[in-house]
This record gives sequence, structure tokens and C-alpha cells, in this order.
Amino acid sequence: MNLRLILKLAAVAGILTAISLWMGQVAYSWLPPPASAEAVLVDGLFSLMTAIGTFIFCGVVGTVIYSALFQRAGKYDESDGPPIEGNLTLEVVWTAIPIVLVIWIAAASYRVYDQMSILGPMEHIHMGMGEAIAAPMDMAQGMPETAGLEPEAIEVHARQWVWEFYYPEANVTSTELHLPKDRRIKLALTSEDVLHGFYIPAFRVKQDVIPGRDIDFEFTPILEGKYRLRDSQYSGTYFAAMQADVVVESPDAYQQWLATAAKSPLKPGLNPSYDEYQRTGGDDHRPGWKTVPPAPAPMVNYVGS
Ligand SMILES: [Cu+2]
Repeated sequence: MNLRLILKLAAVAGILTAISLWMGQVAYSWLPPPASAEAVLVDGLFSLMTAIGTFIFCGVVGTVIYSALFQRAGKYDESDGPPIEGNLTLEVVWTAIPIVLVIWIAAASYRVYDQMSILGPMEHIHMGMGEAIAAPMDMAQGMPETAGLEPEAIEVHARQWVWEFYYPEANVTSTELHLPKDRRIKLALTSEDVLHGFYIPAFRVKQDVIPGRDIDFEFTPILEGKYRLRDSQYSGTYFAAMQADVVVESPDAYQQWLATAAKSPLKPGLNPSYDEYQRTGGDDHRPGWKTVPPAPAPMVNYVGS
């Protein structure tokens, strides 16, 4: 290879790198605002993978386009190309680069999972032994300093098709999830019937809620605002209505909310699936197959909107 060609290729690689880095930054805007410490980590990983993907995509597609435009055979040239066989350097390079990339992505992913303290599915669960396995809380850089404080424990009960939240310390029940900002949250996820999925896109965390199990799930909200909890596992007829608002507020506002809610009398909570079922007259007036009737609205201190 002559020097000219090397310089040309280096320039192309430089341009590709610049485009990839830019795309990696743009990738942050494709996702909802990162409202948890975990979301920041996940978005960083997503940005890295987008940048690497952009480099490979542009490199491959660019080479194909360049070849098609500038290296094409003459119109009636049907002869074979030169019989090139074997190039040890090239083979070593194209084997080494993917290996390095895969190891790089694996290491970055592992680091993110490690910082999130995401455990395997079996470690999430304490099998009725009354003993929760605490996640090793190694507050990595970027994670808010909440060490020393016990995680805020909240119970999440999933049933067809409503989310019910219980705050044991204040003895409060709600159909809208309230969370204090910058505080480690420890949810105990239980399902009373079938498989549901706890998923808040703005938090980038997701966990299956498995009937018969009591699953610990921890994360740290860092951005005040209103988000949406969705069911990420198909759980039956009114599964799409199985959503709830998630309000992240300052610890003071959260305590205030708990105190006010604790004084409120119990009333029927939000339950869109039940309302819809009633409106259509139950199974008698529904076309097609019968459905499991939705559970009646839970009795809660705070309904939400
Ligand atoms: Cu569900």
C-alpha cells in the first residue's frame, strides 16, 4: 500500500468516526427522558452500541456503494474478476476486529449490569423464607448518594388487570405509584393470578411478575415528574388497560403525600379494565369468547388520575 492510499483510508476512517460519535450522541434523544439512575447507565450503553453500529453500517454500506459506483465492470464485460486467494494479514485483521468489538461491548454491558445491581432471576426471589437477599449496593459513579438510607419498601400487587401499590410504613394503598426522588426503591412484586410485567420505560427497568413468587426489584428514580407504568407481559383481555401513573417527587413532597393519603378514607381505586367490562355489559353482551372478569377496583387511600 502506498502512503497516499493509507492517508486516504485514514481520512475516511476519521470521517466515519466523527459520524459515529455524533450518532452516539443523537441516540440519547431517541429515548424518553432518563428518570432513574439505571436509565442513565442503560442510555450510555445504548449510545456506545449505536456509535459502534453506525461505524460498521457506514463502513460496510459505504464500501458497497463505492464499489458499485467506481469499481463497476464495463457494460458488456462478463469476464470473471481476478482470482484472489488468501491474504493472511486481511484474515487476521477481520477476525481480530470483531473479537475486540465483542469483548468491548460485553465488558461495557457487564459493567452496566454490575452498577445497576441487577441480579439473576433466582437471586431476585426469596422463597417464602422471610429473608430478602439484599442487592449489593455498590454506588457507582453517576449513582446518587443514597447509601446509608434503607431503600424505600413498597409492595406492588398485580392482578387482572390493575396495579395496586401498598406502602407498609404508612399503611397506605394507592392505584398511582408515588416515589421519592434520589432514594433507592425496593419493590416487592407479587401477582395474584397470571404473569404480568412491571415496566416503566422512563426508568429503563423491567421485571416479570411471576405468580406464587415474591420478587425484589430495586432502582433509583432521579428525575421528578410523571411517568407511565405499563404491563410488559400479555396478561389477558384487558392487558392494554393495565397501566398506572408513576409520580416521582422530592422526599418531602413524598412524605407529605403519604401523610395526607394515610388520613384519607378508603375508596375504590382506578380500574379502567373493570369500567370497560361493566360498560359493555360483561360477558353476556361481548361478542366472541368469554373473558376472565376483571377484578373489582381495589379499595385505596389515593386514587390518582
Ligand atoms: Cu398484566
